[in-house]
Amino acid sequence: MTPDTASLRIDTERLVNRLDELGRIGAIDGPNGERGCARLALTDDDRAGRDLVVTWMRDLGLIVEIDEIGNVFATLPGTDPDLAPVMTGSHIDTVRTGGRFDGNLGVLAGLEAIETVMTAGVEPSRGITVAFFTDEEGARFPPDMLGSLVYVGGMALEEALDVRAVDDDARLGDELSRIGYAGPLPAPAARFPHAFVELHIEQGPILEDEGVTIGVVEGVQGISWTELTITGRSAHAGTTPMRLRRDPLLAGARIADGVRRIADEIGGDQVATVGRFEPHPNLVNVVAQSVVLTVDLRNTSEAVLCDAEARFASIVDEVAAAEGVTIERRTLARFEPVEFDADMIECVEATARSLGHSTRRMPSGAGHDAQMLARVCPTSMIFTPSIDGLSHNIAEDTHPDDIAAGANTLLHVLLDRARI
Ligand code: HGY
Ligand code: MN
Ligand code: MN
Ligand code: MN
Repeated sequence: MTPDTASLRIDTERLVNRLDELGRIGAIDGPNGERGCARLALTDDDRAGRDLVVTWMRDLGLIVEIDEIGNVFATLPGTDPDLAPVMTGSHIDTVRTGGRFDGNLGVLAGLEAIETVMTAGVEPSRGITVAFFTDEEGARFPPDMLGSLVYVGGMALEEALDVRAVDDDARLGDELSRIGYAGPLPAPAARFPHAFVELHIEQGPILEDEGVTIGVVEGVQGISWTELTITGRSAHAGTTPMRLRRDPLLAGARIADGVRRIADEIGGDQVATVGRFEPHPNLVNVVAQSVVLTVDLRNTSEAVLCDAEARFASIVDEVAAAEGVTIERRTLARFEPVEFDADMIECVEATARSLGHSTRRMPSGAGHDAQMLARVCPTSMIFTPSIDGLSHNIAEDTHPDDIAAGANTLLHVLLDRARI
C-alpha cells in the first residue's frame, strides 16, 4: 500500500451525477417533483442501464467479466494476483415504482470507491471488485436475489434460466440472451471473494427517525413468498344468486384480510403483504373466474416466520372450504434469516465512527445480495438513511451528505479488507 489512505474521500459530485444519469434510464417523473425510475430485470431499460454502467467500468480500465446468469464484475487487480479480491456491489434492476438509489447506490458507490483508489495511486494487495447482480428484485422473475443466489450455488443455473416472467411469461434465459448479457464466466463461481460489503439505502424510517447517519447491518430477516391461484366459477353478476356463487375474488379479499391479521396477532417485527392481486376477467358485470395473488411474509426469527406460514396455510384452507373455490399454492421464494460476520460488522462500525459518523446496529428488513454472499465469505452491509423511510416508491430519496458518508465508509472498509 503506497500513500497514506486515511484522508482519502470519494468525489460526491461525481457519484451523485452518475446516480442521476443512471436514474434517467427508465425515469418516472412524479406529479410533485419525484424522480423515480423503473428498470425491471432483463427489459430493454435494464439493458440500457447495464450498458451505461459497463461503459463506466470499462472507461476506468477495470477488468469486466459477465457470468452465465448475467452478473457483471469489474475488478481493479491487486499487486498479488494469487489473493482473492475484496468485493462490493448490489443491483441496478428496480421494481415498477422504483427509485434512483435502491441497489444503484451500492453499485455506483463501489465504482466511485475504486476510482478514488486509482486516482490516489493506491495499489492494494488484494484486487477490489464491484459487481451488479441480475434480478435482485425478483419482481419480474422470482425469487428475489436470483443472480447472487445462482452465483453462490444456491440455485442451479438451468433452473434459473427456465424461470418465467410474471408479466409476460418470457423465459429468463431467453431475455438474458436477448439483451446480450448471457456471459461466459461460470455460475456458480469457481472462486469467491475474500470478503463482501454492500452499501444500500435503509429503505425504512429508523435511521432518519433517530438522526443516525450509518446503519451497521447485522443480518437480513427471513423471507417467504407464496403465489396463490384461486379458481372459482365466473358467472353473471345480475342473475347469479349469492348462495350459488364460487367467487375467487371474495376469497382473495378474505385471504388478504387474514394476512393482515397474521401480522397484527404476531406483532413485533412481523410483516405480511399482499403485493399482487390479479382477478380474471376483471370486469364489472362478471363474478370472477380466478384470482392470482402473492403473499410476502418476513421475520427476523425463523421459528416465528414458520408460525406465520402455518397461520397463513390454515387461513387458505378455511377460505377455500367456505367459498367453494380451489386454491393452488406456489412458493416463489423462501430464505431463512441471515446473520452477517461479526468481524465485518465491527469493521463497518469502527470505520464509520473513525470518519465521524453516528452509527446504530440493525437488521435489514429488505432482502439483499449480501445475504447470498454471506453464504460464501465474510459479509456485512452499510445503510444510509432514506428520506421519509420511503423505498419501492418513486419518491425514494437520500441526502447527498448521507450518500457521501455511506460511500466513504464503503471506501475505507474496502481498503481495510484489501490490506494483507
Ligand atoms: O424483496 C426485497 O426485499 C428486495 O427489494 N428484493
Ligand atoms: Mn435493493
Ligand atoms: Mn428493492
Ligand atoms: Mn440489495
